[in-house]
Amino acid sequence: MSRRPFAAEATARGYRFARMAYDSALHARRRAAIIEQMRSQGGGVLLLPQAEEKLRNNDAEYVFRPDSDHLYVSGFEEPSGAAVLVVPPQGPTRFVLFVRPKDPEKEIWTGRRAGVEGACAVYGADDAFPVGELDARLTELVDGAPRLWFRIGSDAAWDARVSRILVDLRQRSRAGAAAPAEVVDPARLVHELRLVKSPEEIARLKRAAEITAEAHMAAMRDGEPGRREYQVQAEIEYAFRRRGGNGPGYGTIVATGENACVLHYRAGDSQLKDGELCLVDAGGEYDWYTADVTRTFPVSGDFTKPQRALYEAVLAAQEEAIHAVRPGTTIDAIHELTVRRLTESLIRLGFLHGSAEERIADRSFRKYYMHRTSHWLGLDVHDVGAYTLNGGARPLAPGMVITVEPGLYVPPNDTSAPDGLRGVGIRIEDDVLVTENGFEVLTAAAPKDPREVEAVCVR
Ligand SMILES: [Mn+2]
Repeated sequence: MSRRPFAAEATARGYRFARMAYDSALHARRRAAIIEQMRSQGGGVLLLPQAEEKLRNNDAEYVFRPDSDHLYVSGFEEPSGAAVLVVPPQGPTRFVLFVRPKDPEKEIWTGRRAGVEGACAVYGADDAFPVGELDARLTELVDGAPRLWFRIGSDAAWDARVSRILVDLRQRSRAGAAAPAEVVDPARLVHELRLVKSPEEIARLKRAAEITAEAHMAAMRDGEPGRREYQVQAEIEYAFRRRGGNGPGYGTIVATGENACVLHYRAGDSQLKDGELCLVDAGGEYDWYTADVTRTFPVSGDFTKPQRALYEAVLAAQEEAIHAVRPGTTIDAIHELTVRRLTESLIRLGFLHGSAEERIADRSFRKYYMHRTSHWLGLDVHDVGAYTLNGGARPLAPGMVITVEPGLYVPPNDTSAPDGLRGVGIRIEDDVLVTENGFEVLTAAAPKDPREVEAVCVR
């Protein structure tokens, strides 16, 4: 694959407003699929708010990240406003964008805006309005619709706005206005589509995976004795950005020694020490799709014998779990298999005693393995989509992407642990695409075989 296929494609097509790739046909296809479902349910209005810029401190803002649902439907990358699909039971549908209007004065400070003109000309909206007209225009759009698809509970200001619109329509019912009879969570419309990835999405996830594999190798090369966690973090995030990624798709974890036993530890200032393992959980985001990868490497460049035994136990469980990925199986089944294999290894290595059945039944394995094995992956690191279907675990289907991420974490004060393993945390995580016949590991370029890891960690 060429180095930056989507950026190059975007430039060739001459999109003036999109920072990265924007594919008008792709987004139009997504809207058509959603419209078809809305119509099959009697029609209505789908309202997807865009994220707002957020203050970090005083008047400085966080780097803006568009709302994933809005982005999926619109491809629009600017803050504020909303995307609306108006689908009457019969007749023509409308795609409406509310956007920040063009403002030459503000654009000098914060960059170019598509404006209402660009929302129509570039992003394919049938109508576009400035955000200042949201309340009045939305009330008109929702008036008479049988139902409103809107996610209550994500944003208090939006909940209040929707309430105001509903109250306004109810109060004007004698004058002929009609509030929707139902407010429905759009997760079933949008998240179910997001769960099954198209070839375009898989290509973006593969690019994110490539960038991420290079970042993990950079971390292994850099993470020698004396380094600080934040320095390894810098190597990783440099690799993401340098190769055209947006940056990290979630907070980068660099955890050396017993910091690895804190599951959501971030890169701190601990010094990497000879004889320790360093756990790195980091994923680059490319075109808004993120990878999610964990590797654990020896700071000295070589695993000690007990470290290697524990590492191989995690790796064997992970390999077996990955090979179990295929259409029809479930995340629950993959997790149960992983728990079984890790528990057997914990007994073999002397952490637990008795039989695997007993230690699974009394849940004592959870002292060393307390998290789940898999989650959906896509625009969001913990991506959307229902984990259950008809009251049971959901069967995997081609196009779904999951992580497989077993780990073992030995508490620092665990007196029952074998010598040399107290405070050791190991996790190995890959991103796995469900294919027609089985699976494809998207993140295979990041080394995990202990010999290959040691080869990258040459000191
Ligand atoms: Mn993960």
